[in-house]
Amino acid sequence: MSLEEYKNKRDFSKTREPSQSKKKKESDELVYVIQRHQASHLHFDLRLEEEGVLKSWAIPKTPPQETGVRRLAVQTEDHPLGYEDFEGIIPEGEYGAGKVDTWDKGHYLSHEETPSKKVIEIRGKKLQGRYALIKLKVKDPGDKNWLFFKLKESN
Ligand SMILES: [Mn+2]
Repeated sequence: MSLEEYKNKRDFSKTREPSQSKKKKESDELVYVIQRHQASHLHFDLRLEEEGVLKSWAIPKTPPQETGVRRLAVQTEDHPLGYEDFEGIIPEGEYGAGKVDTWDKGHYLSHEETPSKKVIEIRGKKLQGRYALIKLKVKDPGDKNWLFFKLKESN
């Protein structure tokens, strides 16, 4: 897991975003956050802690709170652990310029994990229950498009 792309995109003398992952206790639960990001286009950034970083997806529409709604989730660069606490304005001219605030936050459990599929249990305030992230083009490692949706409880 590398934050190279994250760091290359940002000038930390200009943005208040964190420049590296914070340390956390072994016993801590896995971080889940969705940040509302009013950049050139409003979107929602889903972030899930994995191996010391936050795996990240940009969701162009409101994340699904009920079953039956599938959202495109475009994978973006890994973000540092601790980014879940970032809120504020990314300055004009900087990458992702615009306002970031917390839309939902909590923890998650991993139930299933393959390179192209994750089944997780989200324990947030707005999102709760089992969710899936499915990569659309399994055989294309460069393709960033995933689907994000809530699973029926009986699954
Ligand atoms: Mn964003």
